[in-house]
Amino acid sequence: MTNDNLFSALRAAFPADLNAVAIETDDGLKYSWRDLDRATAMVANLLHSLNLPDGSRVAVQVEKSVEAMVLYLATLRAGYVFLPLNTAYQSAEIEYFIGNAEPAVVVCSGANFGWVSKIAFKAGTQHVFTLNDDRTGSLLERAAHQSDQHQAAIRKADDLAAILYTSGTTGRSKGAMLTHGNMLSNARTLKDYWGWTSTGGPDGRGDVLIHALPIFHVHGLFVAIHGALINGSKMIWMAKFDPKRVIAHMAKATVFMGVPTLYVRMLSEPSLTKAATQNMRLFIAGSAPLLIETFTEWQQRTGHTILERYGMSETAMLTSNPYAADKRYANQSERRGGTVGFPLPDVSLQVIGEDGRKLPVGEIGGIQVKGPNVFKGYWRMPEKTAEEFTVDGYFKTGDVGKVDERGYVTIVGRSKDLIISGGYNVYPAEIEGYINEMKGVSESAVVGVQHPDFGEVGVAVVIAKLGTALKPEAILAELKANLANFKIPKRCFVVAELPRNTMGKVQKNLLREQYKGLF
Ligand code: MCA
Ligand code: AMP
Repeated sequence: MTNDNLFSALRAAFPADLNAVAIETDDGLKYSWRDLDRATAMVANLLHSLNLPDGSRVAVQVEKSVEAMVLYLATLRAGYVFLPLNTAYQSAEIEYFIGNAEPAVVVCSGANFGWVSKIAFKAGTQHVFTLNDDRTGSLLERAAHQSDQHQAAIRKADDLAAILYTSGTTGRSKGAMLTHGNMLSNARTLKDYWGWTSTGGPDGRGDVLIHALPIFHVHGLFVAIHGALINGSKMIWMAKFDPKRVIAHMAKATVFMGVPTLYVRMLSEPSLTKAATQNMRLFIAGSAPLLIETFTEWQQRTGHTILERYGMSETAMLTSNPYAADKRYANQSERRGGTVGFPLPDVSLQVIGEDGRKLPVGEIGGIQVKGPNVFKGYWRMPEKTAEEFTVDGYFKTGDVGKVDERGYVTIVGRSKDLIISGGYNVYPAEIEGYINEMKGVSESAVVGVQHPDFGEVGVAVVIAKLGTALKPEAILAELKANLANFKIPKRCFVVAELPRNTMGKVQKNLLREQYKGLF
């Protein structure tokens, strides 16, 4: 029987020499491919021993560690559905995700066990384990008693592998359901498109990836981890991004992936030179727009041209600038700054006007996509899913862009009200909802404003109820007590009125204009 389990495909790509180093951590630990195989088997066996129903969700909010990655791979191996959660989320946010996804298993850090387990048990979760970034916790203690042999669960390409929560234009977060097939097709496409080489490659030099991103979103969890594993490539593993240390690791690495903020921060380091980057083959950026200044400055300082690509939680990667001239893909030799490149070989992309018409080359409209990487729908939200797809099966990304005569895609904006700050998504509607509930607040608007480090950050503009005095610091402090830290607006202003159009709708474009020079 064929098995479309993503883990099986990743496992099949492990090098023949299982004693070779698969992961080297920033603090000097080494994990062999055999270690990864055994550890994922033990954790998968632990999950199996719980007799969970098929399709059970395993929700995980833990600090980044190799063991956290092992837990992800073990969840795939055992055939369950992985649900990663940003470590910055606080109790109200976690309560929503756990209540909505109803995971059978929750894994959290020991420090958060008290409040997380309370939320989980209330939601009907049967098993709560702990996993700390120093390799302690009940998950590994229990897994230590399990066999290190495990046959990957049989899964079809269409079976769920992960749920990633992402917010929409309105309402609460939606769980994007990604299948084994979605992720495997994307991983295979990118392996080819980005020219990954394994040690058996033409120059005998295998790729080594510097992994410095968090592992609770698509970029760090899927693009980076799958990219290295499906190629049997070693990873240099950093629990936290540190520009100096990333630059130091480049001498023994070949590939780096980051959100634009990481590139901006490395550019401030005098140690970033041509010599420091000479061993590197490829720098990839995505998750947020890469400013042309960053693209150009990187080229001047290092001699390398950053390859920008574009994706979403719902779709994984959609477009990419080319790695190299490849005769299979006509005209695709140049990485062009300010563009996100071409639709990936198996992705169909169209630009649609407000009247629903397919737009010709050069015209700006809504980007819609179709392909084997596009998700199955939103968890338990069939109506929302139906709304986001066209009758002929294209997914409406909410991004606005155009395609030029050579086929390069440029993202020019978003129809969804979203701020992307340092690669994390912040939904103004969510923040405004919290502010509007505060005592003395009449109304608020949160807008994204350009920021030199995070690319874009939120600014809150608030109107007080008649006869009430509001303090911006108090508003921000109250938000901070309830929401993930990256969502907190960097500034808050209490004003007498908000600009409105004739329909009475707040004109956020005018607010963005007014505050654009703030940082
Ligand atoms: C941290 N802070 C932020 C952000 N990160 N504020 C706004 N935006 C942020 N992204 C604030 C914290 O609230 C805190 O403020 C202060 O900065 C220090 O926090 P710390 O955690 O120490 O910050 P850091 O370690 O310097 O983190 C910055 C970072 C991180 C390394 C850029 O944000 C990061 O790893 N970003 C990558 C996100 C990512 O992987 N996105 C991929 C999504 P205070 O002290 O006031 O509390 S996947 C995706 O988008 C798709 C599919 C795709 O295409 O890839
Ligand atoms: P998320 O689904 O939370 O991971 O965020 C996906 C969104 O990030 C996309 O819909 C885009 O708006 C944005 N995005 C990702 N990559 C890029 C990029 N290279 N340039 C501009 N926006 C991007």
